[in-house]
Amino acid sequence: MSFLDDVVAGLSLPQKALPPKYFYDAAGSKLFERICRLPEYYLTRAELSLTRKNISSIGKFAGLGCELLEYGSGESLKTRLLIRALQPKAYLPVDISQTALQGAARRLAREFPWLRVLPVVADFSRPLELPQAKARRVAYFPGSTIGNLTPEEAHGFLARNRALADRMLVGVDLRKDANVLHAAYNDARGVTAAFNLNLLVRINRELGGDFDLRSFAHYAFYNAAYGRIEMHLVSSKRQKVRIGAHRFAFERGESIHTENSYKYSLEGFRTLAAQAGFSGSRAWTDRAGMFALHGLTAG
Ligand code: AVJ
Repeated sequence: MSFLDDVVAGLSLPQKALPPKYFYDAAGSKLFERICRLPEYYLTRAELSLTRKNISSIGKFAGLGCELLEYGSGESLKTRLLIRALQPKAYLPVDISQTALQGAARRLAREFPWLRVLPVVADFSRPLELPQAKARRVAYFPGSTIGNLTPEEAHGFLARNRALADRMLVGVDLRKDANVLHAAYNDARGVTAAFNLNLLVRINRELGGDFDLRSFAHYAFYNAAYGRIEMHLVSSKRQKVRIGAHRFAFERGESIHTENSYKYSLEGFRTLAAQAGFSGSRAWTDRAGMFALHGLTAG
């Protein structure tokens, strides 16, 4: 599926929707980095602080000299903490962006000259082809990116990983007060709004779209029944949008659903992991209890 195929399919649904993986072009990645530094967006800081605080027990759980598989390009500080603590035999970052992987791999090679970096260009929502494992494999999925998947998709992702890795480390945002969640996705500076709207900018530029950016607004709310933040782009008027040869009609107030960000209680995620075949699970949290890193064992 190309970007165009995904956009046409998504905008043809009764509830229009776009896959969140397309947020991350160069401009979107910059905006996401800004989100991570916002005072309201606690996730990145909470995960970094719990990783720092618990690095020795996380390291013991994962074991020295494993092969570390990471879903993500390997750009983050947490990755560096983990590499330093685990001294992995090989590091395999998995990302859809070849450019992001190359840049991150170059920086890591400079920082850790002893490290074997084997970048894998792939979409983690589908089965992966990996080089033969030469040591115990640990899969690291930080950042609560698993929250972008529905619980059914997350189950499938975890179950597929049982065949790839003996252990997993999964960063998961915890359920909490809806006001705290709301603020994190509706920041005062409007960076999250710009991040959401950038998807339309990207469609205009890459697919020849004519979205009028002034007539779509960022909308994010906590859907308590589903335990997820939903992000939408809401049309402020009745209008038609053209994308190449395709046309899409919007009613006033109609939205494009652009992202789900599921939140799990410790118990809720443990149950999901157990259903996917992981046992003996443990978890580390930050002092404020905002975020969890789950250690899962296949078996
Ligand atoms: C990168 C998917 C974890 O869901 O919090 C941040 C993306 N969206 N602000 C999240 C995001 C809006 C983020 N993840």
